[in-house]
Amino acid sequence: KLSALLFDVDGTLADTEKEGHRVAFNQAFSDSGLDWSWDEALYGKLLKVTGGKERIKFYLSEFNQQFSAPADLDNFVKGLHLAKTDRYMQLMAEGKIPLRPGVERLLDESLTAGMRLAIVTTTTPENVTALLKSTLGRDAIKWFEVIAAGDIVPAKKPAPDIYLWAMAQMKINPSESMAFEDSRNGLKSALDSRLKTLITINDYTAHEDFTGAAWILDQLGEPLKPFKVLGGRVSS
Ligand code: XBP
Ligand code: MG
Repeated sequence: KLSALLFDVDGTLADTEKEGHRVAFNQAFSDSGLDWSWDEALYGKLLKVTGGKERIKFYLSEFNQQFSAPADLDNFVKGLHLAKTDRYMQLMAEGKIPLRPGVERLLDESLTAGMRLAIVTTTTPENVTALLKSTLGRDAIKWFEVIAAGDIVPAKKPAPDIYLWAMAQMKINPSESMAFEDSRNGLKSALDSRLKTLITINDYTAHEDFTGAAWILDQLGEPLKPFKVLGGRVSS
């Protein structure tokens, strides 16, 4: 019996990447006197790697080899990423990013139905708090029994570790749970944890391979027309 819903954040609860994370990265670069600028197309390529610090390193190794990085690369990236988190939280506090359609209602009705909820994300924990607070109010963080986020496990998505960690905390099995994701990396992480997974696509992930997903939808809301089921297996 289904008793727990595990939610990815970025791209799933809200479209945070294009106007949130990407903008915050660029602001942090400029704050730090760097002339790097990640446009939407480049950012789409950088999303291949999850985790902000990991993404900056990926950028340097694949797209900016000319940059002469300081000897202590880890520390340099850490500092840059702290500045990015500050900027991101500021953007959230300004209420720049809404939840995706249907998300608030799904959370509300799930809680009313007695479901246990968790957040399972690669992003920094403070970012999750900032998004939930700005969209659902200060207490919304308490709706979630577990916040599995950031560096809590060393191997980020697509590794299954973060889902396995969250389920261990909740003492639940994959058979009683399901995951909500928006990307191939997230789907792989959930599937390798043996979770049934629902995908809602977005601009950055619509072209990805979602083999193995139980459902692939364009969104969770209620448009004038019924849901567009884009593929996958719809179970009864
Ligand atoms: C989210 C991410 C994160 C954010 C940045 O992936 O890839 O890296 O873009 O977050 P998912 P931080 O939705 O699969 O969890 O900069 O805080 O790491
Ligand atoms: Mg995501």
